[in-house]
Amino acid sequence: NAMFYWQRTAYHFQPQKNWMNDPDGPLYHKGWYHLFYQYNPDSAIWGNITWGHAVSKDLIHWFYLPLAMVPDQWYDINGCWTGSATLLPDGRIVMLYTGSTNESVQVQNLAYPANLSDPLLLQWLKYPGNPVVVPPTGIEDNEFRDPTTAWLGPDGSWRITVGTRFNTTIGTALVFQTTNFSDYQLLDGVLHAVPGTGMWECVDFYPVAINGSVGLDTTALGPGIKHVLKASLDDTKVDHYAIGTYDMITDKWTPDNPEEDVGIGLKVDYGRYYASKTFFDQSKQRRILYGWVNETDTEADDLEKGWASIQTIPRSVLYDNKTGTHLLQWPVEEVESLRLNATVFKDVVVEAGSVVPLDIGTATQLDILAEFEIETLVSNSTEDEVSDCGDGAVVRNTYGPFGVLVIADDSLSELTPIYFRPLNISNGSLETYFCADETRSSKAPDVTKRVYGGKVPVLDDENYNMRVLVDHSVVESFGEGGRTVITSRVYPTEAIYGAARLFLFNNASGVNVKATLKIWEMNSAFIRPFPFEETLF
Ligand code: DQQ
Repeated sequence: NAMFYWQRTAYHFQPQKNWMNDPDGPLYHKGWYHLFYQYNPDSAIWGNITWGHAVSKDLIHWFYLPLAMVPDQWYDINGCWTGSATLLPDGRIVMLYTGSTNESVQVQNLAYPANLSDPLLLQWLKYPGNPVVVPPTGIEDNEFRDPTTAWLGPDGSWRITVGTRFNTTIGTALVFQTTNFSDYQLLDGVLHAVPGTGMWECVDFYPVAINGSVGLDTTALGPGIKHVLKASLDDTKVDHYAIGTYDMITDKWTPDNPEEDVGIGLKVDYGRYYASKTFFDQSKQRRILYGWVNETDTEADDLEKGWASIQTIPRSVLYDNKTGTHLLQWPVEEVESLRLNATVFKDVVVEAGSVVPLDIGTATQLDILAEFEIETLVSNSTEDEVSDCGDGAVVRNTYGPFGVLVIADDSLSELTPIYFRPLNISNGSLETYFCADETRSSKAPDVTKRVYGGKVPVLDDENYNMRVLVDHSVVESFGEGGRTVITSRVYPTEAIYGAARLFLFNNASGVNVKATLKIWEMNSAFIRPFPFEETLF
């Protein structure tokens, strides 16, 4: 449908048609990054869930491959749901995934590649003894899903965790132990549980290096390491994480700060984002994060356009040793290969209450790096009554909001502000929020438009900085080096193709800001069927 054509992205992964949701089993094998994903081969809405499969040499250009797994056994006939890959030291690959059985019971199944020497891992075999794990006593049949990548314990046996809930409200992660991936034992106690957080989907559990230098294999243990626990909260559809310590003897994880526990504290992404999953890229010693970005238009629109959902640009994840409280997410360096001509703006003064156009030509595919300094105009300010992102960029306070307007048209009839809002919380001490305001992003009817955002630490020696990736209908924004990240889905009707513009804005009442930016136009990335007829290796 031509009417919707511009909503397709140019360098984000999305299937050619139909519905996609969670990323599954990401891994690197023989020179190829593999991405599997929840996929409905028949329709642009959720259902008939299979595993779609794509490969890439650089995490940006992708080839679609045939479906990796389809629901064809009693133990997954209602869907091959989310799962994770584990690379064993002997080179084997283990895939664990949730099957929804003929009776809609959620069970964990084992699959493996038919031929490890095939770099494309085209054929997947399901273990004849499936399912390998069934819901334990006391766990609801339909609240037990999404096994993680396994890690090796000091006792030489592997562990996985699976999300569930107790008593309908206590979100939790169960731990199972195995030596052969076909027989599992539920361990006493749980990895962790948080009252009030509900069902935990797509749990992710991984180590991070405290010195913040490299990504770690899922099995890494020992000093200098903390562990991240992430849960996707079914009740709110938000991905939350917390940083803490894993005790490898008791198999329990404890958050560094109980007030910022999983599900009640930090979000992986404050925008339209869910069911994220990391994997360790052994070729570049980094941990890479994928996340699913759903549409915010209606199912009727999705059916009409014939597709729904994208994946974020893969992000590298590191521990932020400057704050000690946050992860740092950053688009993988490979995305920089799409950068075309750059435009630099230095020390552009944006006065309080003004908008400044940035003359870069068309602005539908961009990589923006922006840094802001504030020059205070007032000698003292009162404490702000505005809280967090302040119901959008039109709400003014002394020190903010200021930032960029992306996917805007010349007349500013459509625009998406990405901004900082520093708030005077007491006696001039500032607490900063990083926000995205979708409320004026589209004139299209029936689109969910929200103001998203979260607190971002800005340290004394730091300026306000952001990186923003713009790609037609998606905006990925990284505040302060990736401490706070927001993905926005926007559907402009005017600000499309050559009509899309970029502006600076400052809607503070008491500060001028000085902005320095480097902006690249971004090339499109090919994402297409694998050319089996050509010889690629
Ligand atoms: N999506 C899968 C489930 C998972 C949910 C089903 C999260 O395995 O819990 O498509 O989006």
